[in-house]
Amino acid sequence: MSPKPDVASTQWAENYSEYAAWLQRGSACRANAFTVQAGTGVPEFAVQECREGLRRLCADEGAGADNTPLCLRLNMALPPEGYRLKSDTGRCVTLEGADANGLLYGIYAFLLRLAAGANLEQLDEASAPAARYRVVNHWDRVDGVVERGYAGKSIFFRENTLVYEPKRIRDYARLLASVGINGISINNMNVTLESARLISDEQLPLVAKLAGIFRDFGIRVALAVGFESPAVLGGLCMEKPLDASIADWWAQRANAIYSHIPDFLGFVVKADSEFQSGPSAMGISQAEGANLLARALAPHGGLVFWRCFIYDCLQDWRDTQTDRPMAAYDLFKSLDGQFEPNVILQIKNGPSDFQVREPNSPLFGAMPGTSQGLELQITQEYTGQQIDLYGLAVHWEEVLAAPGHAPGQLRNLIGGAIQAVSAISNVGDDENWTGHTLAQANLFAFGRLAWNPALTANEIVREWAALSFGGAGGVAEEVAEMVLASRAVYEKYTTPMSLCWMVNINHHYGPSPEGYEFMKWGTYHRANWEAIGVDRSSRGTGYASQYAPQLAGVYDDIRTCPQEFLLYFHRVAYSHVLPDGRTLLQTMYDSHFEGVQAVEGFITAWEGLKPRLPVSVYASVHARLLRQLDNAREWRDVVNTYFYRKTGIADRQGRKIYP
Ligand code: GCV
Repeated sequence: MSPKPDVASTQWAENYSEYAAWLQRGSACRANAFTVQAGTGVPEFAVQECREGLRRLCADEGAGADNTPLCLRLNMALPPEGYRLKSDTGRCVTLEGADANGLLYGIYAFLLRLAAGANLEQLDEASAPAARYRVVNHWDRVDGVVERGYAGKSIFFRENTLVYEPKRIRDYARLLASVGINGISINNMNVTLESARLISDEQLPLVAKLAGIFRDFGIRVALAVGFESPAVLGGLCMEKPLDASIADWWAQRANAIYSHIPDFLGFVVKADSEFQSGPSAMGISQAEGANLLARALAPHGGLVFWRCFIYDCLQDWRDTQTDRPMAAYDLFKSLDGQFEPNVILQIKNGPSDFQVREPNSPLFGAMPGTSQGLELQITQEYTGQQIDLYGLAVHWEEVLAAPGHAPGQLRNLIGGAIQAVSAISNVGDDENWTGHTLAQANLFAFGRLAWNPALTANEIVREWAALSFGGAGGVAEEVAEMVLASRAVYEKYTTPMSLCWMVNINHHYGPSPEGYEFMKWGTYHRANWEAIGVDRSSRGTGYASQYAPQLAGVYDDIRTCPQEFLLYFHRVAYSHVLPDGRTLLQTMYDSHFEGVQAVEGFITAWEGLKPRLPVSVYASVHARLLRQLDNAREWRDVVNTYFYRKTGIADRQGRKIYP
């Protein structure tokens, strides 16, 4: 029998909106017990934000009726952007921030504790961010299409113009700030003639207006720019990119930008990559190219986020010597120490391209004289496109626990070698921001992890679920279970053991085992009748040796290589026996059957929640789960058949594999 909704959960359902995400209205009526008192220097915006938050939590009813003081104070002794919350046995709560951002983060932390039903009597916590720069990158094209976007159109652009709903941007900024994000780049790194114009005199006032909205929330705006801008916008000849005329052009642009946007964060640059021009194409090094822009921004306190996603995208599949994952390390490692201090090398977590599983890039921690940034992808390009449920908190927890260049956890480099954590946004103009409502968990998780990489996925996802679904009588726990399980499930029915690039070409959803096999992108698994995978050990391409010797040795040996990375580092026979006694082939078969069963389990679980959920969110997630099941079945059947046809070996359990 399905549980009957109680009165509280009925009220919750009336207030619930997918748009509010983790900042639901009416989730803590206790909020009306506080009266905000501001100390010297506390910005008016923080006070307003605090009052508005309290009103939101009581759904506007009787806010401020009682009078436990909530004292906001600046305390410069706290670390930058840090905050402290302390309750004096229920008589008052003191909320201190190191600066304007710290105060805001403290306010949001307090409101979120309140919403989650925390015991405020014992409130005593202090926190400060691990990464100095916590940035979302939008891949929004100025024509309004979001590249790799699965949640509608851009919230910033339409028809080559910056147009937006200010209220929506404010609400977005609040969501971002509430999880500690302090930077945003608004346009796609694949820069076009139209988007290059965002730094023109005509368009800067528009960008400045938008930046003003984000500024209130402590978020600095950045722009993606093309390396060729001096030619494209300024008509300069770039044959000699180090010519003073080019540096002058950038300096003059930087002056113009900062006259409109005094706290402009900086430039994000995709150079020499996937048909974007760059320094290598013009005969100078990546460091010389990055420094050109960095020197223009330095006097204003701006940064250059210089991406390391550079590889030969015109490779011949017959060429077995070139190994795409090696490209970034080969190009950048030797340039260590040559970059200006305001350049941050932005490195994708894995050396391929946001695959379901990859080892961490060997560049992390390999350049002690250079600031680095970790780039993650929230938008689910290869991970189900916000149709399939995919809890990125679990994925990123694994990334952060794995090593970079040398043994040790990547998370320990954040705040040291890694100064910035950036991620590609999953947001569009869909009412619920992220297409799949449960994908809101991924945006939340990104902010939380960039702030504190030591948090576990379990803590983050449960917190998010309690804030989003806490009023719905037991729903939060079940939703959290689904989200936490979902990354492993997706991996099972798609490409386990780091078997990359089996997706359909171009759009990257659904299976196509040889879709990328004979293309120019350097994306090969080279399956034949007896084995699959690229040998990246010392006997093969040598990729494993880009890691420090102790780690390289672990990856190099098929007996010590972690099973989840097996097909990344080794070419493995289907008959190879894994530690649990099953062959590689049988493990592949099992994995695909199990993955589909787990999706069926998600659907049953979700259907069980129906009486306790508002109709809209129940229906929208249910519809996506059904599509996920279709996708999972397609993956299972296509991949299993592919291997069956290659090997002629049947499933040991005799399950259905199409001949
Ligand atoms: C912005 C992959 C994606 C592209 C993306 C690119 C990048 O290749 O498919 O859409 O382009 O990564 O990160 O630059």
